[in-house]
Parts: sequence; C-alpha cells; structure tokens
Amino acid sequence: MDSIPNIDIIIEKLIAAKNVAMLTGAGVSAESGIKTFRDPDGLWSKFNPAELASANGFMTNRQLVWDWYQERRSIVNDCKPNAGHYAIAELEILIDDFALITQNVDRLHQIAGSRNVYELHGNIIDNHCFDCGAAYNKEIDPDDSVLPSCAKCGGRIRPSVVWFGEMLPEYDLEQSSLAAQVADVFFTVGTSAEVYPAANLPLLAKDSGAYVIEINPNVTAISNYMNMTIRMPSAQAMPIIVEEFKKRIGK
Ligand code: BJW
Ligand code: ZN
Repeated sequence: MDSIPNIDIIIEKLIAAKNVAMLTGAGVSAESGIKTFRDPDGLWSKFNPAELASANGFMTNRQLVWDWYQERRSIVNDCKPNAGHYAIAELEILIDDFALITQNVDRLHQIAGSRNVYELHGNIIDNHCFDCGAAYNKEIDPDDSVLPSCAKCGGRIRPSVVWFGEMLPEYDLEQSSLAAQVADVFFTVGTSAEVYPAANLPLLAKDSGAYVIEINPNVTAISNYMNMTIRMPSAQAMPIIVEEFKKRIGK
C-alpha cells in the first residue's frame, strides 16, 4: 500500500475536528468504471455538453439526449462502489458531524452507505416532467428507447440531473454552503473544480477557516488554494486515511 506524506497532519486535524465536509466529483467513481467528464478519455472528449447536458439540447433533440442518459444508466446499473466510496461512508460514522456534498449523479455514495449526502447535480436514477415538474414514478428500463410522457400533463420526461444553465436544488446547495462554512476540515476529492457553484465550496470553506485538502491524481483549478494536496486516486488515498484515523482513535 502506498503511503501519504504528512498523513499525521490530516489525522491530527480530523481528531480535533467537530465538523468535516467533503466535496466529491466524477473521479471518485472512476475506479468503479464510470467515465469522468474532463479527463482525456472523459465524456466531454466524445460528446458535446451543450447538445446533451442542457435544456436547449433536450428541446432540440429529445431522443438523442434520452438515449445518451439511458446508456449511462445501464452503465451505472452495472457498477459498484469502490474502496473510496466505502472509506468515505466509514468516515461519516467516525466524525461528529460529517456532510458529503457530491456532484455525482450515480448514487454510488449512498449504495456504499453514506447517509448525509447532498446531491448538487441531482441523480441519474430519478426522472421528472420537463414541462410541469411532476415526478415520474414509473420504473424506467434502460434498454427501452421509447420516450416516456407525463401522466399529469402529457409533457416530456427528463432525467433529474442538473444541466448547464439550470439552478441547483435549493436545499442541497444551501446545506452544502452551511457545511462548508462550519467545516474544520474540508476535503475536495476527484473533482476538476471547473463547474460552479460547486467549485466555490472549497474556497468558501477555506475562507471560513477550514483546513482544505485535495485528493486528485492531477492538478486542478483550485489546487493552489489548498492547504494540502494528495496526488493519488481516491480509492487508494481514502482507505489509507480512514484506516490510520481509526488506528489513532482506537476504533
Ligand atoms: C480522480 C480519479 C481518481 C480521475 N481518483 N480523482 C460562475 C463562473 C463561471 C461559470 C458559471 C458560474 N456560475 C454558473 C456558471 C455556469 C456553469 C459553469 O460552471 N460552467 C463552467 C463549466 C464554466 N454552471 C451551471 O450552469 C450550473 N448552474 C448554475 O450555476 O445555475 C445558476 C445560473 C443559471 C443560469 C445562469 C447563471 C447561473 C449547473 C451546472 C450543472 C453541471 N452539470 C453536469 C452534468 C450533470 C448531468 C450528467 O451527469 O449528465 O455535472 S456537467 C459535469 O461537470 C457534471 C459534473 O457533476 C460536473 C463536475 O465535473 P467533475 O465531477 O469535477 O468531473 P471532471 O471530469 O471535470 O473531473 C474529474 C476529476 O477527477 C479530474 O480532476 C481528474 O483528475 C480526477 N480523477 N480519476 C480521484 N481515480
Ligand atoms: Zn407534466
């Protein structure tokens, strides 16, 4: 197992912390087999975000967008949480107050056991009506390419993810901002920090006094702002941190 230089600093910070928050992104699910967006082989290297992840794109070519999400749903259905997801879920149990803020839509954090999760960009499992907002409760077969319609208004059903130009879920964003402001330690894991307002949260946490730690094999837009950067995949780094923390607190 690789080691993390300065892990003692992280453990001391965690022992002293009452509030810990973490922002996660697509990199956390990379080792589960789900593609990230902005890595060289990521989704945006092949697909056009304006066409597939915007309300305009959906209105222009609903079938194309629906088929793309159906394909991604069937990939997600076949994937399992990795050691990083499980370590994050375990950390929640060991900390007085732990908030997990995720940009991921795959629900793997919840499957791994995380409970206090804020989904800033929605999720790929649920659907709702593009026209009237009503939830769509019928089960969706990812192999079915027929476009579903709303039982209430006959409108267009869409995945309950947040597209570019759309507002983030108000409650999740509000709670995430509060968690960032009260955090003693804030982790940013597996995100390029290119997308706002999520990318603001680590900076808000730092400005509010948190010790901020980035876990990412690559440099990101906010690396320079971090108190510590760990250049490792999350499925490696998170278990090391959690195991060491458990050892130190006798759990
Ligand atoms: C590993 C790893 C391993 C690899 N371990 N790490 C202020 C300034 C500038 C722009 C804006 C702004 N405010 C709003 C905007 C516009 C826009 C925005 O931010 N644009 C930027 C791109 C410039 N934001 C929005 O539109 C948001 N809405 C909003 O702000 O509403 C208010 C508003 C409305 C109208 C006008 C103005 C304001 C909504 C954003 C919605 C984002 N949606 C997507 C798609 C979701 C649905 C779907 O899945 O299809 O969300 S885009 C995509 O990016 C997805 C992700 O959640 C999001 C973030 O990506 P993430 O997770 O960081 O992934 P990557 O691929 O970028 O990075 C992966 C990282 O992992 C890399 O760093 C790797 O190194 C690393 N990695 N393997 C650890 N094993
Ligand atoms: Zn409707």
